[in-house]
Amino acid sequence: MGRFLARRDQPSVRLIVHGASRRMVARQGTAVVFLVCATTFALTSASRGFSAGRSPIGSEWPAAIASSSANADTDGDGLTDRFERKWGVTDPLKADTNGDGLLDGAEDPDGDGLSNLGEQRFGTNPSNPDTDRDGIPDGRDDANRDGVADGKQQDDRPVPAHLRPSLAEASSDYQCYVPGSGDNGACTGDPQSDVTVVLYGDSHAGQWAPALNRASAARHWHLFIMAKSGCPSVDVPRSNPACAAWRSASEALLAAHPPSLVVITNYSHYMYQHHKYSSAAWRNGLARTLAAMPPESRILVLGDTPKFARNVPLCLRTHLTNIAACETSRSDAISATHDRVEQSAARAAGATFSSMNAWVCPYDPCSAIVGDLLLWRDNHHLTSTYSVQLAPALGALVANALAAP
Ligand SMILES: [Ca+2]
Ligand SMILES: [Ca+2]
Ligand SMILES: [Ca+2]
Ligand SMILES: [Ca+2]
Repeated sequence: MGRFLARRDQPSVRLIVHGASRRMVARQGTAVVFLVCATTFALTSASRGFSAGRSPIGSEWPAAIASSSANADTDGDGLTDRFERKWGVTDPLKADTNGDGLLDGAEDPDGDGLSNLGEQRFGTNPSNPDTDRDGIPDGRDDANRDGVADGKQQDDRPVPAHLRPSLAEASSDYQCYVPGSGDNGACTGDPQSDVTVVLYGDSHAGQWAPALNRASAARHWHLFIMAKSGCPSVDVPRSNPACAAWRSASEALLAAHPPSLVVITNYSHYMYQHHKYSSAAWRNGLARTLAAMPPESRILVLGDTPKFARNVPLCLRTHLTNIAACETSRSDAISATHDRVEQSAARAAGATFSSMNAWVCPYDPCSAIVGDLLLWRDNHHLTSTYSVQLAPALGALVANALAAP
């Protein structure tokens, strides 16, 4: 907060990208909103930088790859050199071929519900959604005929030996934002930049601070973290009076020093007086928060991330041979209704709505571990390790929102 105030004498903090106001976006924004939604939600191969059914990868392999042993995995993405060579969808020398942060093993370029790792395991074609042509997508086939679809068993594998962070370290794997304490002042992106990005919300905003800090440093944005555990930036009643005071102070600061972009994101499962907020209450609260934002600033509303049935690292300690035992189905972990509510409020206010769930929950059930990376430090907060990993994807969403007309 102090660092934000320090910009009081710097008029450049009012930088308005392309000179357009958010109200102009509201008038012109329908096509923009649809465009952003398409790029965010369509999990097609094209939108993820893959080309299903056609090899984007060269056929001239370096000698080491061409002759590597059957189970060698040179780039460490979980896919053998042989599998990557055979199908040509991913590069055996790159763990993240399309550079979005999601490792090749967890990508699902043909959209059949089976990750590349699952395709490798079940011997199916990663660029053909129905390899055996029986009219059933590969993810819903049941290769071992045990009554459970292959997609639900793709993470039936042991916890990797070199898991990062380790299960013991998971609960303290955070950076930039310290749970319960807030911004620790360590993450400012590029503090020399006049393009200012504010991350505004509760601990679910805080969990993105490591990714946004990495993206901000790379793309030259000055990052400010305005986050408080247990306090949504959405204007809904909370029993903790400190929340309303924090929100008022935050919004006064934003009004005095309008940033280029405000990223609003929050936990979606708050209870108030023993009940979850109704859709109408959340929509109206978000609308009030959006109305309180500076008209000069672009706004990105980022949908909430999954909530698991159990504390993921604690569960994995007792299920070391089967990651899937600690996963939660996508429909239970993510509320499509909540996303629609936030999208509708954002659209009405001329703000952008996006979601990172294609990278956080790349297939169903939602992942606990991708490659050697542990995603969760409890049952609904990302590890800092995985947050940083997704800097390319989050950076692209934020850049889109900054470039909105
Ligand atoms: Ca590999
Ligand atoms: Ca990727
Ligand atoms: Ca697939
Ligand atoms: Ca099939």
